[in-house]
Amino acid sequence: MRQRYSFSSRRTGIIVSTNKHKQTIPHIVKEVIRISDLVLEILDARFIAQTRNEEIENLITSQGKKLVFVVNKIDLVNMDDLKQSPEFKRLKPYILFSCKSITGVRRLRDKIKMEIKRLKITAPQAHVGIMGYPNTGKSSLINLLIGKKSAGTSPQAGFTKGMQKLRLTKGILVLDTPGVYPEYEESPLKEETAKKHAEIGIRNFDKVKDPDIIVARLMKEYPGVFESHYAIEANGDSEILLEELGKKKHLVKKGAEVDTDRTARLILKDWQEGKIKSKQ
Ligand SMILES: Nc1nc2c(ncn2[C@@H]2O[C@H](COP(=O)(O)OP(=O)(O)OP(=O)(O)O)[C@@H](O)[C@H]2O)c(=O)[nH]1
Ligand SMILES: [Mg+2]
Repeated sequence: MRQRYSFSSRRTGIIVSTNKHKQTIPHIVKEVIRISDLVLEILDARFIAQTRNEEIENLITSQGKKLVFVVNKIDLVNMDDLKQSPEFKRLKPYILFSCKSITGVRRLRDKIKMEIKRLKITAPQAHVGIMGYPNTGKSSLINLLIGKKSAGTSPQAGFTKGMQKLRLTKGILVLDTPGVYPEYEESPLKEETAKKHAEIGIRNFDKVKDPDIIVARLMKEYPGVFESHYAIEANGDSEILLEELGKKKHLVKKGAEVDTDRTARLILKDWQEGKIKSKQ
């Protein structure tokens, strides 16, 4: 399927269409792929399939560029479950990483150096492109790699705007890029897309439309997980969970009615901050 792409902007909440000239992939992404000798695709360990971007992967490999998967945020998953999942088994080669528990930094640095050496680049500088969906931790990972806070990071998806070149070693430059996702995911009006973006943290809990519907969808997808996190017996019924949790947290409107919107956003906040584990 042909895909077009757009950047999301966490700062402004505006979606900037980069599709003015019927480009299928934004210029900046193509440019980074063109410049790069090696590309790292940063995936969220909780959502490997959802954060892979096939068209970009194809563009990378069709240009003969080496692609390495980096499975970030492994602090948020159970390692045994991760290693057994079919979507994980498909990744080759991969590096496990966590910016939070600082895991995989040396391994990734060594991998980059090894691949660059193997490519026998004659130019004075080798380039490593960092790509991935918004909010997967690209900028955080770069800061760890280069050992200083040079790339701006934020819990809000769409933070990085342009390309940023940072030095890893004397001969290796790392290129940070804005998070990118296929344009068919652009419309937040589609319930499926809205759910996916709330689930993987591209759309922040405070910006999500109909948070109660999203919570209901997530409860269906992850049976028992939310009830067990909040210790509330709801039988898979999101209305019961919202009602009981709202009372517990005193999230009420005038007249003591539970504020389901705020309660649902609280659940999405906990989810997006990784407090609710998809496997308890
Ligand atoms: N738990 C956990 N959180 C992480 C990890 N890596 C990054 N984060 C968090 O994820 C959020 C996004 O991190 P960024 O580094 O800004 O992500 P990005 O991919 O550069 O995002 P964009 O520039 O918006 O595309 C921040 O709140 C980080 O603290 C990780 O390994 N574990
Ligand atoms: Mg960034």
